[in-house]
Amino acid sequence: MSVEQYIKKRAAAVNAALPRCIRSLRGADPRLAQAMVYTLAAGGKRLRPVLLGAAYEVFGGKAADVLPAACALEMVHTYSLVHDDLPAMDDDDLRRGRPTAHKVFGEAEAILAGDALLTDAFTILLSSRYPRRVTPSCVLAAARTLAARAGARGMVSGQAADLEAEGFLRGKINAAKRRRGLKLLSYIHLHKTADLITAAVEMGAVLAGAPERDVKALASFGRDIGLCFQVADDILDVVGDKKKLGKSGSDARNRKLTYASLLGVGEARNKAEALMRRALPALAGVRGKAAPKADLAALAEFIYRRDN
Ligand code: GRG
Repeated sequence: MSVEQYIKKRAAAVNAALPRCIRSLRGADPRLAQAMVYTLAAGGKRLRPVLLGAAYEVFGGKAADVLPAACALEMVHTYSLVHDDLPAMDDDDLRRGRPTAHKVFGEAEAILAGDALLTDAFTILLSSRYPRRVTPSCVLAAARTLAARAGARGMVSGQAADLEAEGFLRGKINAAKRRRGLKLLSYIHLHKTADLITAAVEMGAVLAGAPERDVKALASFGRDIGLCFQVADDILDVVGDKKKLGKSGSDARNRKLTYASLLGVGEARNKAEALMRRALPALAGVRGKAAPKADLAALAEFIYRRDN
């Protein structure tokens, strides 16, 4: 099976479960629930839940055991996209090949849909049923990981730094400014993007009750593929096929600080490849099943060479 087929198969289980998660939130305002389902609807690659399931399987279980946790992670990711697309942030009209949530439901409702996706991700994660091998303390550890990686010490600070970096590219770029830009960028990428991808593999590991040493090794792998993911994303924003991407590509319009804008597309490609390669030794050192480890390595390679 190719990695594309693997992702498609694993994503199908997540696609089927996500609307059920929202329906389980009985008593939710119907229009709000509709906005939540709209934003979650198929079109996303579901890479984070797929990574979570593969990391869990390294320690012996089946990805289906932790499907609610995988859905919770996708809900947090989707909230971040909804808010990122808002006029106050990146101001994008297109996401996952469809008009963005604020274009369809209005700005206030889109903000609320994002708020509810974030909050109820924890409802789904903490209140779902798991097989006995996934103990309550493992679920609690996964919730702690998700909160830490998504919150003020993680993704939200990455987004804040990204917004604060607006205007950095104004004026002449000399060597010193380029160096400062690269330092700033690595902070932004680490938190804005890599933290949630790190959360995916860390959550898989802690849900399986993996030893600390292996959780750390997977977190290191997750960080590097997360960094690679964002460099690839910045390149695609410049040279990618907008139809395949399902989004309009706003970095140039917003004069965003990216590896592509700072180093050019060729150097950015080298950077992405180096990050992908740097990720692999940590994965190789994890003591677990070989087949899911090979799946994770294939997912790393996919992240580097993806076209959407
Ligand atoms: C708290 C108001 C408020 C906003 C927070 C945290 C945040 C907004 C935004 C996160 C930043 C963000 C969107 C980072 C980009 C990460 C990225 C490249 C996302 C695209 O991920 P894909 O390609 O998307 O996996 P699909 O659609 O396939 O799921």
